Amino acid sequence: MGRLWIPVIFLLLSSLQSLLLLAATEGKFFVIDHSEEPTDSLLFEYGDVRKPTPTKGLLYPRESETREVRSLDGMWQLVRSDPSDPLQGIRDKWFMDALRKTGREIISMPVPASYNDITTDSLRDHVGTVWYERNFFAPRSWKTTQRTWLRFSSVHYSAVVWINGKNATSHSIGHLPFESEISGLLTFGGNNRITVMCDNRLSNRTIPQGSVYNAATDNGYVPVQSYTFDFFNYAGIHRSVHLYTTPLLHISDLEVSTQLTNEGLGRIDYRVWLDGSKEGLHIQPSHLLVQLKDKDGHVAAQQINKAVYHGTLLVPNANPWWPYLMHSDPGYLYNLQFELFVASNEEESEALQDTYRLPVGIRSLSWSNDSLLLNGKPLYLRGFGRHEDSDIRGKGLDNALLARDFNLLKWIGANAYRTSHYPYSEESMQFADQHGIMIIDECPAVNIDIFEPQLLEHHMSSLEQLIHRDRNHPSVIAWSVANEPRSNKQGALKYFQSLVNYTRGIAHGRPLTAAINANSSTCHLAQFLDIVGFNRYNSWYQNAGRTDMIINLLTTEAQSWRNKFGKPVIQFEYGGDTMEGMHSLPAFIWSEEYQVELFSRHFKAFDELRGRGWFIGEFVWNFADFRTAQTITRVGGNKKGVFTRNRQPKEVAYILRQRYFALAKELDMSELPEDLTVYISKHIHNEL
Ligand code: GCB
Repeated sequence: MGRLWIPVIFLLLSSLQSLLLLAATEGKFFVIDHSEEPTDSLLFEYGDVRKPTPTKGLLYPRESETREVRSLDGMWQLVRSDPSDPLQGIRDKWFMDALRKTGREIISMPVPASYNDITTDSLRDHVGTVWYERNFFAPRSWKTTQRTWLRFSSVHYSAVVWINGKNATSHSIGHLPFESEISGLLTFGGNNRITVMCDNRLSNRTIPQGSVYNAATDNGYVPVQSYTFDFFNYAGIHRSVHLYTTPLLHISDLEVSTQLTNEGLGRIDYRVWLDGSKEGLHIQPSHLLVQLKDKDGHVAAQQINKAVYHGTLLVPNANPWWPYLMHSDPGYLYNLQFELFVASNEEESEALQDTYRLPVGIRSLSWSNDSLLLNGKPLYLRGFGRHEDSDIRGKGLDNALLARDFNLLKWIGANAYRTSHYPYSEESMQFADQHGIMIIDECPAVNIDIFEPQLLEHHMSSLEQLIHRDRNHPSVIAWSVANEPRSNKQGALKYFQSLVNYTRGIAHGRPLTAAINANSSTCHLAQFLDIVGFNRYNSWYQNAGRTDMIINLLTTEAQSWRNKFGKPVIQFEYGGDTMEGMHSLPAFIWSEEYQVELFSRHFKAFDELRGRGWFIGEFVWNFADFRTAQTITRVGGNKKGVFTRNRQPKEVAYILRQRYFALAKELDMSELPEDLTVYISKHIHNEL
């Protein structure tokens, strides 16, 4: 009888978790709600769904003469909760004292990094909560004249944060930043403790979805996380943690949008938000000095703006932002400097209160039923679906990897990628701006399946946070609202109608797209989009081994999307798993030769489609091999990379490079690199 009762008791306990969490905490914690929601068979009235409140604190922390930024990256300490009792630490108030006092094993844990691949034990597959902690010093000088903010660039999936035992903030949905003012919680001129509880559990209501079930093991029942998406559910403090200071009244948010006329006149429209502490609210803003500085620091346009909250700058002979290989100086960025002045008592002068500098690229983006245009020029996107993924670090931000990836993107001649299947780091977005790589910016809604109002609320919130975070990046050319949702299901129609309606209202001058794997005849989502993107694995998941079955199927499918929706069409995923070093002549699936053959047949189909006037891009799946959950279809992970997981080229990389540069030459008159082909003989000429 004992065995039978275990799962029942477990279920009862887990349904009590939310209540316990509330009961165990005084104050204003959020409830991590993991209760399973039934069925998608009901059609909900989506009008009742609450729209997300616009988020705050999404400006990247930057130093200036009025602000300090301190990194809290480095070695933290971690303890894990018992997977069958993830909220014990809340009940027992682990946040009130040093984690070592819990008596649990202390693990040294680097931040940023996923915690999964650091240790040698079961932490890799841990389900539930882990607790992070570190100490830091807050200088005395910050106490009175500054406000101090704590900012996390990403914790996956949800987090609750305490400073010196007091609740500071909480957040859910991974891959997105959040922050809170902690001035009132700090000991200035002394030591402070920060504690973070991180929960990796996914449910029917999280973005993305997953479910936790209890599996009978040799050691009794244990919770197991399951999910349908094809990448490892890495968790932890994935990106940097910053402390930063602002003046009592400061610039808290900025929004810019740019236009470029044919005559080379640039136009920058901006909006400014100010935030004041209690003391700061008495300070009267007098004006903004806005200066646009070029790369050499020369002022290209400026304005004294008494309206403070919004304005327009005109930039004669603007240097436009162009994508890589579309111009000899791609990724041109200006520095847009905002200086807030306030009335000062001293001789009625005005004093500088706050300075924030934002990199800005001046460009126009527009689209029609046939094309997507940048600075009036139709784009043909040649790129990748990618992942933030690497050995040991998992999804942890790693600047060396980031720099290597951008070198490879440029080496191979790509001009775009999709942030499949979640928002990528802010540092990578800045890199993309600087290098002229165009981004299809995707929210974390991968494989969503069970459509219900709470999911929609979280989905809208993920888009609000993503767009809010990334709207000022010139590299962002479209928002992707989902990857492979089950968009043929009945519930998808109203769900996506509501989602897209909402997103359109905040899209900030970008078209909406999605990566769809339903068919054009059954998909309920595509009709709402500006660009129809589809994922299809011809010669892999269907007709494996038959590279002679690509061109007809692919061109017919692309045409069917076009016929039905009359919008520009793009292929967001194609490819096949390839074991590096595995060779077979003639080609056989999983060999390097097969990947080459499969790609080459796709190229032919793409060229045919390009001629039809509405096919606007080809994206390989995937840039590099990456880690997945353990399944019998994956050998050490997904091997569809053009590069290996440690970023070395497979044979296909050289072929893809020739294609991407050939397209750049044909479409954008770009130069070919000298090492694109190797010398063979004087009778065999480089035809590119
Ligand atoms: C897809 C998914 C992607 C997978 C890929 C594959 O359609 O969008 O996440 O990794 O297929 O390799 O199966």
